[in-house]
Amino acid sequence: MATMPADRSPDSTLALLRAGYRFVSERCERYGSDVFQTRILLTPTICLRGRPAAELFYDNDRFQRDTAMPLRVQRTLTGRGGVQGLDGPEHDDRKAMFMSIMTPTAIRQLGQLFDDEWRTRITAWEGAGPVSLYDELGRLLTRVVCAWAGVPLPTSQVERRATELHAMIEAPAAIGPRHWRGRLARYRAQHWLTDLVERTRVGSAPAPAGSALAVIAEHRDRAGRLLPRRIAAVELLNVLRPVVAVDQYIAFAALALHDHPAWRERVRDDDEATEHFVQEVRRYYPFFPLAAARVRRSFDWQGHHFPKGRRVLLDLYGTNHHPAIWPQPELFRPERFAGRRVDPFELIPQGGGDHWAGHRCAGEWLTIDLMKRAVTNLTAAMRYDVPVQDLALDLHRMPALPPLGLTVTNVRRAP
Ligand code: HEM
Ligand code: MYR
Repeated sequence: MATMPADRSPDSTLALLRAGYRFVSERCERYGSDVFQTRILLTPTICLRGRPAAELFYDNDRFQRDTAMPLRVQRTLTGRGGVQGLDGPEHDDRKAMFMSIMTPTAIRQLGQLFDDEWRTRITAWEGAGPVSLYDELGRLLTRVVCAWAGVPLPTSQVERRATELHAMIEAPAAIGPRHWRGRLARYRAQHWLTDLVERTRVGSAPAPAGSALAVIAEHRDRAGRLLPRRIAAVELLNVLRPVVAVDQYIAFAALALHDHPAWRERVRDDDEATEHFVQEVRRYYPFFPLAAARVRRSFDWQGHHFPKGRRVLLDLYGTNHHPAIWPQPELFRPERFAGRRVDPFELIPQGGGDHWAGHRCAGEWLTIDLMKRAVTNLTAAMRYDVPVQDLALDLHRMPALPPLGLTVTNVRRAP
């Protein structure tokens, strides 16, 4: 059996939080191996990156999700008791509930609401001073996703709920106030939605047929039971929060348009070029760094032993930047997707493998659709200036955001 390269330090949790997106790749490069062992949260942890590793990681016979996600992530980003931590038939049933929401018609409806709202907001931005795309789109997406999901949201509450949803996304890898804001936000948002699910069930807050609220509030498991209302709230948040998180990808797309202005022309009226551009934004920019699982039963792989119960982290960012998959991975080149079949284990910003059978992101198509619409809105529906500001990405910060959330000025409607 080969010896797995191992970090020497007794614990690398702080090193991971400090190094951020490059933590796994830095060590893989140092050890000359895409597998190594370290200690995170005081327990032995195996880190992996690359295509063969992704294929291994998404093998349900070898890995489970139960108890895999660190508590600090569950208490902020994902919640407890939701689909992310389920395995086997229970996972498949819950995942089917999510996938039933993601029909082509529903994705188009969300997209149309998004475009309509964007066009309306241009008028407000025209008269305003500097506009932070991240903040503006956070509110815009909060309004749009609630309308789409059947969740009532008075205008007076938009700011508050957008702030809560952002706080949950910002918190999982933070220490101090940023983390605690996320925990408080989750507590409040779950309270709000637990109450709404209850009112939907008793008929005092009826949900439009087919909406995420209706599907989740009325979902019955294989034994015919409704979800406990707290779990239903966690799952409803698993729709609202990540749709709002798409604002970060949109800010990254705007950043890419700024850094590669030739693409502004290339994406205009060209659906294929827009698709390649969006795929490259998802590959290139850092967002969800790592996926976590536990070894279900001991096995050997590539000469290394994986003992039962060991926590394993798959480096999503590092796989999207792996030189064996992506020539010159540190260059932003949308044309790399021209004529390329997108492999389920190579481009994995939202997880790999199969959407139904595994834990791959339920909202991936919806994300791509919103990003394509955003690119079209940024290039064809409006004009704006990008004033001098610090646009450097900080790969040490998870999630990485352009400072100031990318500010634009002098917004005007396209002629
Ligand atoms: C799971 C990323 C948007 C719903 C995931 C996973 C990642 C991810 C990395 C976990 C994969 C794994 O555990 O193996 C992202 C990113 C997004 C995004 C970067 C961009 C903003 C969305 C959207 C929705 C969504 C828009 C729904 C409307 C989910 C759900 C899961 C999930 C329900 C759990 C799937 C499961 O455990 O089976 N996402 N996601 N995500 N995502 Fe997303
Ligand atoms: C979502 O809301 O589910 C989608 C996007 C969230 C990205 C958050 C990135 C946070 C980084 C820390 C996570 C550590 C996971 C082991």
